[in-house]
Amino acid sequence: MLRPQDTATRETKRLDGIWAFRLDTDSRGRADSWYAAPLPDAGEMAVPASFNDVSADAAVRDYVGDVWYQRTVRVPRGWAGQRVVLHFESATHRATVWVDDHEVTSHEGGYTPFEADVTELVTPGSEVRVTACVNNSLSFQTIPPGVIEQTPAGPAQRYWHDFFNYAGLHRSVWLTARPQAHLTDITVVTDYAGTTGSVRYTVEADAADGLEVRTVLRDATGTEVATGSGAAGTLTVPDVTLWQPGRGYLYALEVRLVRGDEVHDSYVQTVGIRTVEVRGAEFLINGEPFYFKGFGKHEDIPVTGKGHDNAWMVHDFRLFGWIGANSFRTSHYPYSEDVLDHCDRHGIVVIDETAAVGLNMGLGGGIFGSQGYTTFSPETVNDTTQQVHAQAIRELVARDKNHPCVVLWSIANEPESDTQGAEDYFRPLFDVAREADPTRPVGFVNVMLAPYGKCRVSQFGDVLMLNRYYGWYVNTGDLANAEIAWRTELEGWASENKPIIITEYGADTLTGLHAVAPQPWDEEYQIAYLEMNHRVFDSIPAVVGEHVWNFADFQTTPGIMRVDGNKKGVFTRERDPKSAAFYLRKRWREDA
Ligand code: GCB
Repeated sequence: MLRPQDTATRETKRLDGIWAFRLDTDSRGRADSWYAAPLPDAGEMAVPASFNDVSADAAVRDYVGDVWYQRTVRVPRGWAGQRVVLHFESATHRATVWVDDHEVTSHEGGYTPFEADVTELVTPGSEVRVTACVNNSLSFQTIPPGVIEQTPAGPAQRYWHDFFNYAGLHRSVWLTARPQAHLTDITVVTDYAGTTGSVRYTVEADAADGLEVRTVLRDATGTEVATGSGAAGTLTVPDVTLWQPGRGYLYALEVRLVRGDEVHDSYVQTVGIRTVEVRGAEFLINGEPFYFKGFGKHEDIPVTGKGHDNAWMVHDFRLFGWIGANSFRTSHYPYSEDVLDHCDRHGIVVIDETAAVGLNMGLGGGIFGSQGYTTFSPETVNDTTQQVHAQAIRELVARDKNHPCVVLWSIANEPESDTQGAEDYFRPLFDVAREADPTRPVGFVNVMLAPYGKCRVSQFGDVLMLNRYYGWYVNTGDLANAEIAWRTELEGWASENKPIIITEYGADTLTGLHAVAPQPWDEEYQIAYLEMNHRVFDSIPAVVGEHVWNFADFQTTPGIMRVDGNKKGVFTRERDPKSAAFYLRKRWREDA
């Protein structure tokens, strides 16, 4: 699937703005055909946004079930003769969509795009009604999983990941026009030798009998540097400028479907020429050892929740520049495509993660403790879940495969990984990821409950990604013993001769709380905790990266260990720096 784009042959219309919106508390919407008329008793909702906090109503914030979005849109009159496509960048966690009275598509999974060709249902120049029924409930057969439990007060959604279950239309919705004969997919793989780059491409198209594929690669100044023809080929780039961390140089590959001089379709795919390789315990980008400095992040902002917002995105990455971060992980789900485009342009390195978080009944909301279920069993996380998970991996790779910023796939965060059930569940999923993308390393994020010597899943990964909270959840407030225990465990992992990225380490910190004798929750302890971790990392050469948990404070489910959310941010939720930000800036920036 190609992201909507305006080109010489394609046009787009974004459907962002105000939509009619309502909850479906009695699950009547489908039976009463709410899609077939103006949505009854509707309020208004902004798109893109999570609906939860926008409404200023606890019943909406905590609502579980179907919600309905609707708006009308006039199909541009110039689109006659084109294929008209309705494209959702995401609907969390699933949606069914109607155009007027016709159901056009359904999609499972809250963070990847889907679309429907609606040509036969629309008339250019006229209005149509677009209705989406979005559902946010989680079960053992969804990614991420959850369960709806029967409680004395009624059904209650429970889930085990440590972030609020924001839902709705989080990203743009588009109506687009493309030609009858059109490109459907482009894949690029890059390499270089000496000063010569190469771009291997494959192109897929629909209704393109008798048409030829032509390609033109242009550099950042728009100068043509290579041309090709055929649905697959390799372009040679003399005097290549590589895409590098911190320097996101991009070429533009224009792919055209032509007959003679007639151009039937055209699409522009950005290309960053770079290589990624794991060699022994090194992580190499363009043959050079790369050290990851940065954060686990969240898509989480006041009011908008997980809705994408360009101003907050640009600001977050300006703060990356300020603090000297070069990378982050899309913990714990695929982020907006605008984020990946931004990182391509700015040379920010990304570990790209699926929404497989919370597959561990030894953990709830980031905190250890049995959740009262067996993780892998026919009644809980089972074969169906595994298929949904496999599909989530395929959709992530299909969406993000051409982004040079993505250097590593993370197929899950902190699943149970010390049991036979875990081994059986994950082995095939690593194969799915490698089949979908043979060019990038694959890993998963290991939890402290499966320490060195106990984990049965890390054997399948190219890289070891570890989340550890020595000095926080264990050895709380005792950094001396935390340091000893942490170094001992890490030395064990280092003996496996794989690169180790510390994908989480952090301490909750209430901004403004200070002490001369550092204690958990104060700003001085956060710094002392980070310093302790850094002494450990710096003593172990196999450690090739440090991602502090978290970039910013974020919303979670309520809990006695959470005060208005998780406070492990180096910045507050409003992005004000805590003292640790100034400490990290000194560590990460050579000029600070
Ligand atoms: C973790 C999880 C993350 C939590 C974090 C915490 O291990 O991966 O989602 O937010 O711990 O703060 O407890």
